[in-house]
Amino acid sequence: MTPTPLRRRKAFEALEHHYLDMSTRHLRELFAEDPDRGARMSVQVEGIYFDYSKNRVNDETMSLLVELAKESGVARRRDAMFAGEHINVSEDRAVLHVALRMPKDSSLIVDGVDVIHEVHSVLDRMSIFVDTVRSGEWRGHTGKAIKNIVNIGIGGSDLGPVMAYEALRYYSRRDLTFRFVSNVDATDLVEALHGLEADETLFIISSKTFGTLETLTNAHSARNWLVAQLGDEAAVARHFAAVSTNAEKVADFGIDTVNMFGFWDWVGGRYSMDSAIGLSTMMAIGPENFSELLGGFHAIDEHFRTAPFEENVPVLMALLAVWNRNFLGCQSVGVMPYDQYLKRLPAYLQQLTMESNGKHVALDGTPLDYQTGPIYWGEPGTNGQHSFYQLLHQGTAIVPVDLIGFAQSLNPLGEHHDILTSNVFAQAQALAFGRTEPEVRAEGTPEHVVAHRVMEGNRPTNVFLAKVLTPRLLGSLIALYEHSVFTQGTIWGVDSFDQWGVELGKVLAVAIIPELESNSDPELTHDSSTNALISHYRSLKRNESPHVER
Ligand code: G6Q
Repeated sequence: MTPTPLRRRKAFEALEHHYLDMSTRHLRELFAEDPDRGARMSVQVEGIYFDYSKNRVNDETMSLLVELAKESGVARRRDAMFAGEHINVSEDRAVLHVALRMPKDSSLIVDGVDVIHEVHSVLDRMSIFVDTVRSGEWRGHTGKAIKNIVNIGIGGSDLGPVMAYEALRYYSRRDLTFRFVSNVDATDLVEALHGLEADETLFIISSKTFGTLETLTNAHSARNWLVAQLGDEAAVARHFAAVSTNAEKVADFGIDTVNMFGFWDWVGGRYSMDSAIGLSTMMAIGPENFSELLGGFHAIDEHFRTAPFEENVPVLMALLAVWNRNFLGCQSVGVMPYDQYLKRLPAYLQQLTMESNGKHVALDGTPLDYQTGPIYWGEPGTNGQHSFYQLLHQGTAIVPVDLIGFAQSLNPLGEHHDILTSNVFAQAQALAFGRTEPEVRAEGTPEHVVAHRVMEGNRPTNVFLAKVLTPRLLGSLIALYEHSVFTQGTIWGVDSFDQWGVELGKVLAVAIIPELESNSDPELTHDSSTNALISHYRSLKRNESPHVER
């Protein structure tokens, strides 16, 4: 059933009307009128305290937003996802990352197959392989144990693994070295291999399709490096494993499919970190911690599936995101984890959110007459406070910010952690309440500086506060964002699981590669700018030595 277009939904019209009132309200007023607001506008799930009170909303806004979720068919579409229906319409696929973390004793039959059984048989094989490598039982070509793991993959086959490795480094085996190669820029691979002994190195080639140009180029170069170092083609079998849905291509590459771990077309790349794409994560933290990670995801899946919308954290996150995007007109969202281990979380969320909801047509292909996914970006706190937070506080754009903090540090040291966390609370305060002209004057500020020091405030934030970063907590946090993205996409009526927008550039690049490689001067038939750039590149490449002596 096609839902009514967003702008014609009753709740959306009511929200437009309601916004006329809310647009003039300041968070200072909303807090003053409602002393209980801070505690009331918060929900706890899986040890995560979610405070959304510093958004420009009141109870009426929230109840209209919940109505919008209901009218948009969020529950129906959510249930369709969990049932394995083909909700990814443009690719005609099921969307079942939730099946990747269902317990072993559960069952989910999709197209006549129990997918949970399949998921767990791959997880079991992964565990055995991981234990063999971590215990030193697995021997490389020269008989040495593996000390280095290099994951080669890009996009969804890189961002999850590298984010999870960094996030859970505290729980990782410190005597193993982990490196992640994604960019086709040879520097990425060359630097990753620097200092590694080939006979102690295991490459994990992570590619759902096993057809991605960057990954295959890096995989071939890694293979050449290994064979050159060890002087024997046969070494490949002991030093390469693959994660893919394409056994044929894996075998063509020369990787023994015994060392291949599969997944399924119903796992989207950006939703795949808890599939076999997480092999490097499991290698780092071990099967038990990996299972904890999956447990955290699953707990939030259950919360998303069963909690009433008013207390459903991912639904609330999504509703606030829609409010900020479609009513306040915010074009961008900052994600600031106040935890150094989460330094790659913003990059991970960038793909999750922007590749999912950066869409301009509805599920049926109709062009949209409203805004969809905003730009996500971020850096770990407190670093950003000494650079771009200026714009967050006093710029002309309103940028809602997610602030993520923990009560306990994994590396307690003197006062560090209280200093760090005081900044989470202080930033949320400053963004919400700012500093008024009378307050600035009362501080004895010279008159000509008063306007410069005034901070308007009224800038929305969400604060996520948990006890300590664990594998389970990480799984829960990521699942919250996954389901928030799903809910936003449902309200906007887009396909959050395709990514056609990244195709054109790939096709054009493939046409240009031979023109850059050619030694003759093939005729160029692009637009005049592209022709001139290619000609200039070719002449620079021919006439100048690229090698700089060090
Ligand atoms: C994610 C995207 C994309 C994909 C990469 C790698 O949702 O589809 O980022 O993960 O292009 O694809 P392969 O895993 O097939 O190499």
